[in-house]
Order: sequence, then C-alpha cells, then structure tokens
Amino acid sequence: MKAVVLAVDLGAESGRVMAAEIGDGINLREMSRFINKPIKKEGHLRWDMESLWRGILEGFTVAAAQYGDLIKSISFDTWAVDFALINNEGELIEEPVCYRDPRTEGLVDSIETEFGKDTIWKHTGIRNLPFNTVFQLLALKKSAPEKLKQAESILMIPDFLAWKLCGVASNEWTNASSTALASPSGQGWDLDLIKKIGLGDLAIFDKALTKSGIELGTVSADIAEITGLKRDVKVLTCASHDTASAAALTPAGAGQVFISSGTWSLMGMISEQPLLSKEAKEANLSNELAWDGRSRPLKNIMGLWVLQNCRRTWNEEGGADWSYPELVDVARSAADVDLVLDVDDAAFFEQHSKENPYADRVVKWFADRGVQIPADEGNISLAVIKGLAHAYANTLKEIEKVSGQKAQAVTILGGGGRNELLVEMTAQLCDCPVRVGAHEATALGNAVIQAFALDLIKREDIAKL
Ligand code: ADP
Ligand code: LRH
Repeated sequence: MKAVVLAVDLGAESGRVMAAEIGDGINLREMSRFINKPIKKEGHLRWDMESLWRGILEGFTVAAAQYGDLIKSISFDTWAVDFALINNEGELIEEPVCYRDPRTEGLVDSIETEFGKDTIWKHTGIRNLPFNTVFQLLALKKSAPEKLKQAESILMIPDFLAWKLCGVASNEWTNASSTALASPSGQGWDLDLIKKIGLGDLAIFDKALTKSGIELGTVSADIAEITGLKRDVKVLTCASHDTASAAALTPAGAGQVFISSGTWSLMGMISEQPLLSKEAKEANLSNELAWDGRSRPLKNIMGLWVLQNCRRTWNEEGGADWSYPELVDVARSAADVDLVLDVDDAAFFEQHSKENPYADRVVKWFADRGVQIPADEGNISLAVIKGLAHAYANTLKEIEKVSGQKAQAVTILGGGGRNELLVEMTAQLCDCPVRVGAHEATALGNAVIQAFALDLIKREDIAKL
C-alpha cells in the first residue's frame, strides 16, 4: 500500500467516511457510517449538520488510529444544491436548509412568468427544478433578505465541510454547476443571470470557481487534536457533487450511459459539450459539469427515494424492520399490474410523515387511475421498482435521441446496483447491455480524483476502475 486517502461521502440517506488504500489498485474500507435524517428546526427542514459532523470525526479518528502517516489527503462530496452562508466574521448565518423544505413553492412559476420559461436554461443549461439553489436563494431573499446581505460566502455543503476542516472557503465547480447560477462550461458564476433575477447585489458571487482535484489547505490544529490526524494531511477538492464523483467512473468511450442510483437516480452521460438544444430542454435534461471540465448532461429521476420512504412508512409507523433485500424478495413474489407507476409524480417528492404516509400515496396513485393494488409491502415495492426501471428505459431513449448517439452500455452506479430486481428489470427494458458498477461509486470516484491529484494514479486509469 502506497498511501491512503479519506473520502467523505454524504448521501441523503446515509453518510460514510471511507479509507481508500492505494496500491496496485484501490481498496475502500469503511471507517464510519451514519444515518442522515433532516430535522425540523426554526421553521424549516434542515440538515442535522452536528450529527453528520460527529459521524465524520468518528471516521477520521478510526482512520487515524488505523493508518497514521499513510493518510495523505481528505475530500468531501455530498448531494448538490444546498448551501451554508458565512458572514464576514467567519460565522455560519443559519443552519443549512434541506432542499425538500417547501420554501421555494411557487417560485419556478413566478420566475418563468417574469423572465420567460427558458431564461435560466439559456444561461446555465440547467432545468428548472424547484429545489435548485437559485430558487432557494430567491426564497431567502423574500423571507429574510438581511441574511443574504450579511453573507460573504456561499458554501455548498462539501465546500462548507472542507472550510470547517481547513478554514479555506471555496466554490468547487461541479457543485456550483448544480446551482443553476453558473455557466455550463465551468467558466464561473453567470453574473448576467444573477443580476437579471435580482441577486446581483450580493457579495457571495465574487469568487472564482475551484476545479476538482485542487489542494485547499491542511487539517486544522483543532481537528488534528480531536481525531489524531496529522496536521499535514491535505484537504483537497474532489468532484464535490456526489453525482459527479460517481460519474467519473463511467467507462470511457462513446455511448456510455451512467445511472448514479442512490436516493436520486441521475441518468446521463459524459459529453465534450453541454447538450443545449430545444430537444434537450424538452427532455428535461440538466447540463452539470464533470470533474474534468467536460459536460455531464443528465436527468434527475426521483429514484430509490420512493422505496426508502415506503420502507419508513412500514418501519416507523408499522413497527416493522424491513431491510432492502427483504423488500426485494417480497416484491419478487408479488402480483404484477399493467399500469406503470410514475415515480416522478410530484406526490412523491415530500418525505414520509405520519400525517401523509408515503406507502399510502403509492396505493392512492394507482386508485386515482382506476387500479386497485393490495396495500402490502410486496405489491408496493414491486410497483416502485418496476416504475423506476421504466423511468430508466424511457430516459435512455430520450438521451439517445437528444445526443444522437446509440447507447453502447448502461452502468448502474451506487446502492441501486444492489437491488437485483431493479437491475434485472432495467436490463429487460433497455435495448443495450446493462452492467452494475461500484456500489460505493461516489466514494470511489472521490478517492480516485484525490489519487489523481496526488499523482498516485494516471488519468487514463480512472474510468477503468
Ligand atoms: P445515497 O448515497 O443517496 O444515500 P446510496 O448510493 O447509498 O444512496 O444508495 C442507497 C439505496 O440503495 C437505498 O435507498 C436502497 O434502496 C439501495 N440499497 C442499498 N443496499 C441495498 C441492498 N442490500 N439491497 C437492495 N437495495 C439496496
Ligand atoms: C444526488 C444529488 C442529485 C441532485 C440532488 C439534490 O445525491 O446530488 O444529483 O440533483 O442530490
């Protein structure tokens, strides 16, 4: 083993610190894993940053004890679009709000009415999704403009974590590309758009974007003391948008389609140029940035979020203890129905709650269309998994049409690849080979970009992992 890098990967369902042992290949070892569950606080749904930070430090402590001097660097990736605002005293202005908070309700319509349906797309290549950073900032401007005025930096969640670890504020470019406030080519914040929509007076967009694989600083004295990490461990940027780190493992070559299948399913490809045609817009693609500055056109599909929340209904309200493999098993023996669930229906965006139990929403979706499905775990899980596989197959056709390229293969990256029924159904519905990539693709992508930055692996080896 030549060296170890630590990949901190926070997904919407769970977070983990992985140690990547770099030798002839790269081996990931889990140092800590912790639940990620947003909490209601001060009127909004917020990420529980304190508990996430505890889980991260626990991982660092385990890694420091196990690997000592071998640890060369650390990098953070998380879900996109959410942010922390920091004032000129270096203080957090408020705890980060979760993108599932309803604060942006109605804003897509009002921006589209005032500035036209295509304005944000034309500037950024990003589809108008209500939870995008641009709409979150506009919501904050309405409800608490003083907080925005005080802000000196906007740090996306991984930028914020890196700042906590090394004190350096930066805006990593893959995550910035998810905000719908930056140019699709990675050149920086789109100041024309920012001005046009009324955010031009803010200091937060003064900084240039930072590329993936750049050294920000080293571990602070405080954290070194708490965790046992050495002070000279570097804090690097990876592709801090989790989907971009996972997508770094897309096999090289034309026609390679990835699905980053975790809480969300992000289906797309790596492309030399953004796809900005009318057809791309109509297909609801978003052009995010790949780690190396190429484009990452993809579609957001609601994903395994739907199964996660059905499971919460059964486990939290029903007092059961269903695991994912058990749900896949009962789905296999359930009776199929012809109607295919639209997993992207808006009814499925909000998380499970006692007042609006999630699994019931699936049954109601079918009932509203004249189909009764038995309200048990097997039937509901089957409907969800099948709905998701159909969403993949339909999106594949759209991507092929818009890119003008026949898909050579689809690679399912992330936890979704563990769902064998989902993989089988996707393979049956897609007109090309479907393969399963790394289950921890995001953490692996994060680690690989660090290894590349440290000169421990070659660029051409990245997409082979
Ligand atoms: P995120 O990073 O967004 O939290 P992950 O990539 O960890 O997501 O994927 C989590 C999802 O993977 C779970 O919601 C679940 O649906 C699926 N999953 C994880 N483990 C299994 C398993 N053993 N069998 C079937 N599905 C699984
Ligand atoms: C997946 C993800 C996705 C975003 C969403 C907010 O974790 O980063 O790419 O659209 O979270």
